[in-house]
Formats: sequence, C-alpha cells, structure tokens
Amino acid sequence: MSDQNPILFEKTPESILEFYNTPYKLNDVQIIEYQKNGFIKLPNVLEGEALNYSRKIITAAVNARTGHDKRTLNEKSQYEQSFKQCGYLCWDYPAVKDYVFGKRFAGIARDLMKVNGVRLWHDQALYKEPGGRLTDCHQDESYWPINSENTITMWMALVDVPEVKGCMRFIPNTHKIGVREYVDIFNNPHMPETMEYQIRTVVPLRAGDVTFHSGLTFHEANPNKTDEMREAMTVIYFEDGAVYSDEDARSKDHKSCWGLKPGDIIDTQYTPKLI
Ligand SMILES: O=C(O)CCC(=O)C(=O)O
Repeated sequence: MSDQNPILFEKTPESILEFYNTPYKLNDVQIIEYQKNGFIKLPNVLEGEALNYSRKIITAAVNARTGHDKRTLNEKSQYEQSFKQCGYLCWDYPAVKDYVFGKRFAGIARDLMKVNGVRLWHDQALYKEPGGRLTDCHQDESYWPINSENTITMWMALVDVPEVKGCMRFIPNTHKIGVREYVDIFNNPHMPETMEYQIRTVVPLRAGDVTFHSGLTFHEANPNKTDEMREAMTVIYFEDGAVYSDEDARSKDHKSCWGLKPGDIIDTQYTPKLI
C-alpha cells in the first residue's frame, strides 16, 4: 500500500455516523418497482457533509490501494480499462468501515428484498478513469457462490455520473430468469447466447444518488468519455441465512466464504450481519 492518508484512520465525526445510521424511508411503490424490474434508482441517499466526507475517505482509500500504479490506461488490461476495482476497503480502513456498515444503506437493501436481515458480502470502489471503456454486460451472482435469489448491490455515485461519464444500464426483468451463462468480463466479455432481453434502462445519477440492483439482474456501464474520474462505491448485501453453493456457473473462489462447504450458512468473519 502507498499514499496512506491519516483521515482513513481517524474517528468518523458523530454527525456523519448518525447520518450513516439514519433510516432512509422507502415507500411501497419503490419496493414494488424494485421487485418488478430488478433495480431501482433512489435519490439523495447521501447528502451534504456526509456525501463530501464519504467521497473524501473512499477516494483516499482508492489512492492508498492504487497510488503506486503509474501505468497509463492503454498499458492496462481490458478489464482494468473498465475501472479501478478496490474491494474489501472496509477491513483496511476504519473510516470506510463506518460507511460500509451504515444501517441506512443496509436497511434499504433489506426492505427492497423484503427479507428479515442482511449480511455484508463485500464492498468495492469502482473508479472508471477518463477514457475508460464500457463495463461489459453481466450478472453478478455468477461470480458469487451464494445460493439465494436475494443478493443486492448498492451503487453510489460519489460525483455526478451523467450518461457520458459511465453511468449504469440495466436490463429490466432479467432477475427473474435465474443464473444464466457465466459471462467472463475479465477475459472474454460477450452477451450470453440465452439472453433474449435487449432493452436497456440507462440510469444517470447525481452525486449522492444510488442504484440498487439484484445480483440476478443483467447490467453494464457506459464508457467514461469525460476527462474526469467516475467515482462510484458499491456495497453488496445478501439475505441473512443464505447458504454457500458450488453449483452451476458460479465462481467458487471468494474471500467472503473461504473455508465453507456446500450447504453451510454463510456467516464468516467477512460477512457480518449489518441489520
Ligand atoms: O461500475 C461499473 O462500471 C459496473 C458496476 C457493476 O457491474 C456492479 O456494481 O455490479
């Protein structure tokens, strides 16, 4: 690690902590919309000082992880040209942990999925560099050995993310078709041949807005055609009680469930119950 920034180890101000743990009220229409489409946009989940502070600490964490890498975009792999991906930041940086563990966010995940409780799967910052290529279409659950339909990602825009800056695009209703072909966005991106759905919903966001999408919803992201970084932070949650699966196309190797056997309830040091 390089470029450690002391702010990553300072105590989170009380007012920010309070914001991270203040419920965000959803209405029934929003829950129905999520259940129907497999994704939803929610405005102002972060605002004011909490937004500024979150952006500052998450960017400091990304810089700490990647500051040593002086390669230009062209020198990077195709996958790395889609984004700088920094996962498990909350375990290295206490300031980021307070954000990732926020009950405000976990509460939304729980209510959208209509489950009793959620656990953390992992966090990851996804910073798409100026000129960064698109993020290829995929389904997250094929990367995760979780035997549950209830997995969800919160994708937080830390800066305004208009269409030209790499906003997310979702294929509505695809959360109802199960885990399809594994799409290897690292090495061999392509649309699965079984994908009959082609209509995308493009979702530009203002800083502090989020999208939540099901781990089963096919999605992708636009290229970043601007000369500024697209700064986004994700937190991934799953239903409390879900079990580890080594079936079908799912990737088996995942730090959040090291040591588990098929059928074990996922409850490891990296997957605490958040709400
Ligand atoms: O941020 C991106 O470019 C893609 C994000 C994504 O695929 C995800 O959060 O599941």
